[in-house]
Amino acid sequence: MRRPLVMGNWKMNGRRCTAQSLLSAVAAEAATFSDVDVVVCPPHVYLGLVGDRLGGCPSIACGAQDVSAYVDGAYTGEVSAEMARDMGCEFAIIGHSERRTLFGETDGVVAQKFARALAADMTPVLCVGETAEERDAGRTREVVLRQIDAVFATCGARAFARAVVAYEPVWAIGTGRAASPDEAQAVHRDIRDAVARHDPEAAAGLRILYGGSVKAQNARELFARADIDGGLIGGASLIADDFVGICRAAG
Ligand code: G2H
Repeated sequence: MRRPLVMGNWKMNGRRCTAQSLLSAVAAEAATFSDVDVVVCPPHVYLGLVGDRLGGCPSIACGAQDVSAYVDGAYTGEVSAEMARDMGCEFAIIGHSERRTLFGETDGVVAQKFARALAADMTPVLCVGETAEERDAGRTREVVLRQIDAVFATCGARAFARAVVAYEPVWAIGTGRAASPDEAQAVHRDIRDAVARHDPEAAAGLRILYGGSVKAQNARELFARADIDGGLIGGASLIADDFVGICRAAG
């Protein structure tokens, strides 16, 4: 059995005071969603603050929204996987579509970041997903599997032995228009099958999250599908009641 996982991706939102109040509100309800792993991913500058707050709430872990493709050195503005791990991050979101489209991250760069996260003893959360144009052209499977294969090419056949995949159709991100449960399930199945071709054991235990306009109202139906093991939540993770509702729907 795969334990459900819900991750809140705060993106570039909030300030110290909002981070503190959001965490306090979620932590206060943590006892009500005990059958799910919960991770919050604040902006890098707030990792210390979040880590300190979570010290009193062991059931919620901390994750980074991104890590550098490099180790250490003259890379102004970058934050390495080792640094994020040093700040208490157990997870790292890798290759979010906003990184791919707004910051030009190629499949190769994403695979390198995935490798850095693994080397730093973190669990990489590989984001994959197609654009609206790719979907309309019937290319969803091809695009998603290409993104998965790039990681296998760099990290080897056991790449997903300790990893998470998040299927995030680009057209569903922040639009209020989530994929239907059937639609998401079909892609999740394709992802699991693709991983199984390299590593059946990893595929069976791989948690595949759905991301893209998940709300408390649609979460339960999505998470009920066989290959949807939780969610990567953006906008709704900034509202304590909504995020708690989604965590309960997964547990
Ligand atoms: C997708 C998701 C979180 P939202 O980016 O990763 O965002 O839930 O706002 O669509």
